Amino acid sequence: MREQTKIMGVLNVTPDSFSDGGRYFDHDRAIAHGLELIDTGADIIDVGGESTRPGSVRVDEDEELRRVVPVIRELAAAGAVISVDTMRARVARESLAAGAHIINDVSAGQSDPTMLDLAAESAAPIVLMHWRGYLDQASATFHYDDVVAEVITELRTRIDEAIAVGVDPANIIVDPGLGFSKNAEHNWQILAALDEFAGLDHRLLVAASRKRFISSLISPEDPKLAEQTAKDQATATISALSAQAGAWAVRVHDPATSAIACRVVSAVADHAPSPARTGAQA
Ligand code: PMM
Repeated sequence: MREQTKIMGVLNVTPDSFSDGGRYFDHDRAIAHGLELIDTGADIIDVGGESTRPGSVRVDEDEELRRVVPVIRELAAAGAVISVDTMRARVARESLAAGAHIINDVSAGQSDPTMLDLAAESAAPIVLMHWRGYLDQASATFHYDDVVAEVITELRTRIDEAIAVGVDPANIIVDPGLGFSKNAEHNWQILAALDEFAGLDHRLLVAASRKRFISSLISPEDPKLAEQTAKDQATATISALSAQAGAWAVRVHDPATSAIACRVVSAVADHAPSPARTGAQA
């Protein structure tokens, strides 16, 4: 029986992630939302204190620590499996000490040169995402001749570097980085080639949830008008495709819709015809 694709619920402890514009964002609300993510189907909570969306400005390291560590401590104490979404080794280190299990570094060790060493010495699983630079920089390059081939080659370089500093290959999780220095066309091409990413010999994480290319599909004239429910339905469909390709996990804002999508794929996989039967039919 194939292991079911896990649901990683997004918990952004950032001012812009709260409907009041963030002026009153606080730890209690973040913890309550984390528990709600678990209740609605998340297996892992991805806690982040710094937005990496296009146009976002970097937050101060101490502020990032203040945002994430107390939330991680409380959720881990409640039994949650936590990943910490950070590009800083110090934040990752203190998060692991507070009970986090997984490091999720969207820069794959390129932002903080000590991140991969921390992954090696802590033996924590680490997500290595495909990344070509901060999204507030004009230098973040978007040109690809063959996006699938180039993203795979660049991910392989990051994997090799991680292994070279002592990261156990079994602890490496790869992520194509949808939306990071990639336009909608690039993202769809990557999704059409998920099998190739799943074939990299590492666990695969796919993070499409509510990203702009989904909004553009739903509401091409004005992506900002795309309804949240439609975005979550589209995300769940991508979760099903990811599960079908053998992804280890999908990172989503609405666990319920993606969890049922992954369960359906798993149920179908569990009922695949036996080789004897398909052979008999041939
Ligand atoms: N995307 C965002 C944040 N963290 N982590 C991984 N591994 N992969 C991603 O694609 C990714 C990430 C930005 O999305 P958000 O603002 O919805 O959290």
